[in-house]
Amino acid sequence: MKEKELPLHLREDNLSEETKTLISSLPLSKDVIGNLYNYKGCWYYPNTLQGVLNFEKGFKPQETDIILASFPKSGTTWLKALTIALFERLKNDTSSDHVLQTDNPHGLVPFLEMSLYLKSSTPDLSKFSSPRVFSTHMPLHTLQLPLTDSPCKIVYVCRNVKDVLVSLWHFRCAHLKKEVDMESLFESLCSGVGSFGPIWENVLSYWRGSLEDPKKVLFMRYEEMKSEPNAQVKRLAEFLGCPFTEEEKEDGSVDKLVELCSLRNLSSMEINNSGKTFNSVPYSTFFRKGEVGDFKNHLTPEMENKIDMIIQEKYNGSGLKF
Ligand code: PAP
Repeated sequence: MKEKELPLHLREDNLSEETKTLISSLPLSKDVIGNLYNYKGCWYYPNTLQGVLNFEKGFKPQETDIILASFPKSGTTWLKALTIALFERLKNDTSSDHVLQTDNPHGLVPFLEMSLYLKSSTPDLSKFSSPRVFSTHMPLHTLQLPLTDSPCKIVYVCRNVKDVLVSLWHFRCAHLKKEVDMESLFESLCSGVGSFGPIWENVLSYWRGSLEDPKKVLFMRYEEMKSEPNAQVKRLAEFLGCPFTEEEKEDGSVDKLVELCSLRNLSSMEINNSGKTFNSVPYSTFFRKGEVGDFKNHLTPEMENKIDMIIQEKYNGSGLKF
């Protein structure tokens, strides 16, 4: 795929002179898409790094801001849908279509570094009403810098690394319109050199943050959201300060919200079949199987073992278990 055909955040043509100088001093690596630079322990494609720097420079938090964080392919779209639905229900507006019918969760909750701050450190955020909900794949220490002393809340969703790899592989194949080599994606994940990697650093930053300040950082797991969606949605609602009332718990509101945000329901909506992100990624590519353990269909036992060993070693002593 030619450079110009890639989504903007993956390209290298949006860099300020300051950023060009900075990246010349950063560790450099490559993957199938292009150059990756290591900034504060995390690997970024060049334009994404520009977005990170713009965000660090210009983001002014509001007290009620909510930031949804994840490593790519860990349940970002789902978490966005659930959060939007939780706040929408408070509006009690049944006169028009639900916002999830008219826009994709990524359109409703844009990424800070890959969308809003991609081109500017002072984007126009006036269309966002309180609570403003944003998203990110940055690790917690980078996200937290502009949030120092701000009470805004962060929700992180984490997923089994092997399923993340398989999901990423499918997404890349759809995106690049060719069969991506699984072996090289696997090697890049294991080495930690990949967009927003290493995955274990990303996960551990939020895991530790949630232990240090559980009122500020909520740590969720994709697998638990699958196995006990109602309990996890109630947990999310409480953390965000919009718990379900007793009446709602009894009248089936939790079930309805879970169903509204289910993969089956979202992926059948017209908007998610015909729409695209601002940088031309079809919304449909964010919905696939949504299964726990799909890695069994794609990875060899040797690959599984290697990932298990790495993750066990990296998470050792952190209290985080899979
Ligand atoms: P992103 O980080 O690029 O935004 P993200 O939404 O985290 O992607 O990951 C996509 C995965 O979430 C896909 O998993 P799969 O490839 O294993 O199938 C996708 O199917 C799954 N997903 C998307 N929406 C939902 C949902 N509503 N419920 C459960 N899983 C979902």
